[in-house]
Amino acid sequence: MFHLYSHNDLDGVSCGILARLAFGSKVEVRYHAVHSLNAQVERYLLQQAEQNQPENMLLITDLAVSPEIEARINRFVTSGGKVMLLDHHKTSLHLNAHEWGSVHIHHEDGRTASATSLLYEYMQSREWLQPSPSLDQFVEWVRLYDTWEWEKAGEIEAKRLNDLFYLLSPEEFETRMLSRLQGSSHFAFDEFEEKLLTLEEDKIERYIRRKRREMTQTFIGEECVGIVYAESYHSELASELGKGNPHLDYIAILNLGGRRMSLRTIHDHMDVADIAKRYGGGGHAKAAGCTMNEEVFRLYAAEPFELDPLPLDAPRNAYNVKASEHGVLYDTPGKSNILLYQSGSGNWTAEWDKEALPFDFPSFEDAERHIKRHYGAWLCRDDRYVQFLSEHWLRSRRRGLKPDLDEEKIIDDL
Ligand SMILES: [Mn+2]
Repeated sequence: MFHLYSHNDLDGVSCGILARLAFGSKVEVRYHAVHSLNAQVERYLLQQAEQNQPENMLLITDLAVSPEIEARINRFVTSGGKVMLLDHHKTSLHLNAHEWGSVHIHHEDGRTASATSLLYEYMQSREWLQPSPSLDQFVEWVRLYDTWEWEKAGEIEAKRLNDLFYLLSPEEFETRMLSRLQGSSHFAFDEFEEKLLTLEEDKIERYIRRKRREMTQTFIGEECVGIVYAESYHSELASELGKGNPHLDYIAILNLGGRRMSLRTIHDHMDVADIAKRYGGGGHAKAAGCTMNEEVFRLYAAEPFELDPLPLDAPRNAYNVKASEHGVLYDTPGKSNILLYQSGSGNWTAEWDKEALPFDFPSFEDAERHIKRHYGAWLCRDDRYVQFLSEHWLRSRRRGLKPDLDEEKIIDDL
């Protein structure tokens, strides 16, 4: 009998699916959150000590064990027990010191590893499982999603596989994937799943559209931050808000119910893990998080609470468009206008209510970034732009042109 204990996310559950394909009814699979694995392994080791069935094998995937359980597994293996732990997390690398530990961040061919792709390779090497085109595809989507490579690889189906995983219960996901992976020669979603995913995508789009209108902007320390309250779809939301507002250094998503703050950035010059660490959290350069302690609550929730949300750039302009050579007009919270235009030198300069501001920038993007960060500006609609230009034009006519009386006389003379 095989026993597989695995993580309860897509990568972990996909290990369970591979195990069921390989071992059929000869495997017992359990899924765990990071913190509940140790107790489960402890129970297993106690049971084995009582039952004495040396042919049993324990597989642990996508998770690591505590030092205490590590020592117990060592004793168990020394006395003839069978254990194999496969993982791809940096924090598990020390387990490679044991013959039962196999932790790899990369495959031998250089691809970044996931637990599922490592297990797939391992099962083939033991001849427990034959590769197939549908399995290759499924395992690759899981790997791309789990390693965050799907976006760079442009493989949206990998993300949709993860969406489907969270739309179904783990049992239903397992059942659906198992029948597909045993059968068809290539892996694809069926009609029901496509429908489900489309409904979900529509829902996410509406949610993000609403949240975009709720975001506020402020400086915290040196960084210009977009702040939004949200409980779901953090990745999708942060990616949309980040791309739509490249002038923001990062996006902070507050979940007051869960007392958590997620930090995301699209910029290479930013490391949000550093920011999360200031408040006792951690994570990766592009995605990190921390618990909402008193300081976080004060800086990110209480102090910016009175701020108005950031209005969106007018989306459907024909005339007032970014980088236009005729000048680009912005509104600001104080109802003043900022006009960006290219001066004779080719640099972009700004006028604040018809007064020149004391800076210029080599590119439109730099100029816009500055006025969005420091003036909270947004692109105004065409009708305001036309009104602004016509007032300007009239004023300059009234100031600048004198009637040519000589010319008038000539016409009278005719
Ligand atoms: Mn994983």
